[in-house]
Amino acid sequence: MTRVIHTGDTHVGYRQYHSPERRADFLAAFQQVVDDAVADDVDAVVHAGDLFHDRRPGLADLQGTVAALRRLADADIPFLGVVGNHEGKRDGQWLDLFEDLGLAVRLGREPYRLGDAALYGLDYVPKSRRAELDHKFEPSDAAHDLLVTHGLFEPFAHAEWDTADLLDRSTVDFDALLLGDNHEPGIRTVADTWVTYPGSTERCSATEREDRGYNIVTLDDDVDITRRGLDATREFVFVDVELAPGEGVERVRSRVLEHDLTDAVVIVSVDGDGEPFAPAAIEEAATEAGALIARVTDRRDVEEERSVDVSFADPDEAVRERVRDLGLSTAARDVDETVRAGDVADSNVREAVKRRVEEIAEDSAAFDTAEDGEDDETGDEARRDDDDDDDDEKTAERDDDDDGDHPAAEDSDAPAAEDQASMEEYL
Ligand SMILES: [Mn+2]
Repeated sequence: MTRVIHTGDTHVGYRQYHSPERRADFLAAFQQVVDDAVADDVDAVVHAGDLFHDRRPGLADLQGTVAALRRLADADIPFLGVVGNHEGKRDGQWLDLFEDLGLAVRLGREPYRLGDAALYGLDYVPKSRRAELDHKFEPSDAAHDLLVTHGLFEPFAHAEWDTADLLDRSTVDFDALLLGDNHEPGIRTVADTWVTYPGSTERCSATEREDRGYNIVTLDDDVDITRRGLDATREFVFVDVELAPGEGVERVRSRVLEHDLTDAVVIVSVDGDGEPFAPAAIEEAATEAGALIARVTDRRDVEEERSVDVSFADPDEAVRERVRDLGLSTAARDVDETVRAGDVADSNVREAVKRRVEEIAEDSAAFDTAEDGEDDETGDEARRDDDDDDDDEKTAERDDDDDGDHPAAEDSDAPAAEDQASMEEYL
């Protein structure tokens, strides 16, 4: 019998809400997984990518990670990983450095033999490179073959990979896909193959409401996958308030203060009717009551903006039409769309454009002048490619220096229904 911990999306180094405490939380959650692995004496820790939040983790995060990996190595528990979209570097990977130090194995096309199992790895593949993806894996004589990879796979939310197609093309008949990228945990099957996400180990966005955890994968006659919770992650308190007419800040305040807010991240969402109020009043009340961080989203503002959009004769469409008439290249239109797209938060525009430009720079055809009638859905493309993020040297700064102070402008606060794009950025 072989038993491994399957984790991923640890995002070590993420200074969420600009908070040093939150930054420490992400490392602590990874250390917790390692503690459990050692206490439980599992046969390996499998990490499905996004070990780091960006490609330039700070020294403290690297030291903490190396210390954790060393504890695994001292306990003879191999750490087996692939590279996710957040941490991928151009020249070499952090995982290679850890492998050089004898602290990790970077999984690939050749089987890594672990008891009854063979493990394979496929790093995150940007969308632009999937068409040419090679599906060759070297066969093993193990009882179970497992593929560890990073991406948004069917049948889970936000999927952009055809899982059945990947399984069908692959030269090895995998028993399970151990995945990272989607921060929401899930276990399903596709064509008799287990497909599972352990979820992130700390909440990378306020949309990640479920308890955090990881998978235990047991390989015997069968493959058995169970989920285990992490009990020492940062407390998040979610308060959803529906205001009735005449209600206002006092109602929100009393609802928030019903909870124990000590050291918690407090996420308040206000909807319904009632009077307008300044979110800062609630955020101050929460931090005075002991909260580490408090963020208020007033969904009524969003509704208001929307109703303005539809009651107008759609000036946005007029602008789009004029831009089409200019006969710009798809590259130029992509960038224009990214800047104007309503669902890229203002604080994300600079980053989104930079990434988009880097991506299209690899595709010289994108600079050809657009033909009439060419599809005009480049805005969607730009948004979907947001998380491809494969060549961005500046990701390190993304969450640190370019946000406004107001929480509504902070991408990590994006509520699920409003802004899927910024949510997916954190996957
Ligand atoms: Mn991730």
